[in-house]
Amino acid sequence: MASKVHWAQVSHLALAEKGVSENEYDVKDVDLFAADNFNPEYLKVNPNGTVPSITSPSLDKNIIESVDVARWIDGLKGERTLVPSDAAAKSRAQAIIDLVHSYDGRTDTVLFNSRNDEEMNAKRNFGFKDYLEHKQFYKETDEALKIWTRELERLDSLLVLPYAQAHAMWGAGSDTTQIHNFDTLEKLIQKSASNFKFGEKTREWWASITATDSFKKVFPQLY
Ligand SMILES: N[C@@H](CCC(=O)N[C@@H](CS)C(=O)NCC(=O)O)C(=O)O
Repeated sequence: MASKVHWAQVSHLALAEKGVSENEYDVKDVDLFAADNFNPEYLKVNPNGTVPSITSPSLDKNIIESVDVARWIDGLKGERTLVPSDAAAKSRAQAIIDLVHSYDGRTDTVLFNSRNDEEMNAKRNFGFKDYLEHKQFYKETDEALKIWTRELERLDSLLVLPYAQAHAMWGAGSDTTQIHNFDTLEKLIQKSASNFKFGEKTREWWASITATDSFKKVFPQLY
């Protein structure tokens, strides 16, 4: 089960990387814009109310974390290729995965949080209205963005180019051209942390990963 949002797209990227064809699985969209992830039926599938999730007759338990989803897909066919086999690279990849899944490094900070009514209303008008009703994102946003810059700097220091040996993605929900040059996201963050700049390695990593066939297949709207 998936949805067209960043963590859910990890499943689609993994499927594309492994060459699993579209007739081998079903996709059920969980529309976060309509807060479908809080629907009791979906909460039975994934009590965290997050996407992605995988259900399969071959599973004793649903898989409800994107990293586990990607690893399960990795095991479906051929050699495992999504996790580096070299121990040092594997541990570095794990550090990146841990960072982007940590509370301080969470992408929700930029996607759903707001510093003020104006920003919140823009997000509501963008389509997140029903979803945002369920969340209390306001108060900590300014601080969360400052903390996020530290995590983004740490991310930059962890990246090993060209692909960082990880498969986690994030984006600003901005329009296609802006997402590739980082300016929108950088300006948004600078309202809380005026000196913040994206590191060179993060920019380079983004450029190389967005040039892959799998990325283009999963995110055709970015081109
Ligand atoms: N740790 C989870 C995070 C998933 C996650 O936060 N997904 C977002 C969409 S990109 C979500 O479902 N958010 C709904 C919510 O937190 O209410 C994973 O990696 O699967």
